[in-house]
Amino acid sequence: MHNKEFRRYKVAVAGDAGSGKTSLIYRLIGHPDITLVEKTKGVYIETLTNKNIELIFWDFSGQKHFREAILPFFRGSHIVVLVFDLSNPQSLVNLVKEWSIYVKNALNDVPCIVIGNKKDIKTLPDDFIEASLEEMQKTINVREYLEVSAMTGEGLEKFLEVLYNIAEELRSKGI
Ligand SMILES: Nc1nc2c(ncn2[C@@H]2O[C@H](COP(=O)(O)OP(=O)(O)OP(=O)(O)O)[C@@H](O)[C@H]2O)c(=O)[nH]1
Ligand SMILES: [Mg+2]
Repeated sequence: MHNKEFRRYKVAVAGDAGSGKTSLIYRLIGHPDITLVEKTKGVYIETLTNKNIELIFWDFSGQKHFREAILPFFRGSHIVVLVFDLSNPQSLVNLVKEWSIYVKNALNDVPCIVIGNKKDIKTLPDDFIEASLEEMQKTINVREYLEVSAMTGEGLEKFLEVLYNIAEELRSKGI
């Protein structure tokens, strides 16, 4: 039995194929080897529990092929994580032009964390990233922007901290 304080939150993880969404989840749950990750077919669900909060990650495929199939499953998410690849400008353009619109259409003012992944091979200039974040902020509630690497593990502790802080905030609002 869980005590009455126990909370479960649905965390949607979205963004272009190949940006590293599943690799990030693998690292968060302590999986040692991200080279084992395969392209996600539809959705991959994983949970992470810390004390009395359980995060249920819905890690969606970024492939166009699955787009229509996955979008209805955004519904009910408490937190959204949008991931792009810091070495791939198109992946950030698509967060602005596609993924943020899907989030806006499916969810009402949900807190979003934007993750620039693959910091180990970052090539995108900071001014391009800043302008894109500003543009996204017009559509969705970007709470935090973090640069991380699922390869080296850089930034992942901070990422977890931000996830649990937002979860605690939701709890304090009675959600
Ligand atoms: N250099 C580098 N490569 C990474 C990093 N994270 C993931 N990758 C690689 O990027 C590729 C795609 O990773 P996935 O985790 O499958 O990407 P995804 O976003 O889940 O892709 P879909 O499931 O198809 O939407 C894999 O070859 C990973 O090894 C990173 O931080 N740095
Ligand atoms: Mg995946």
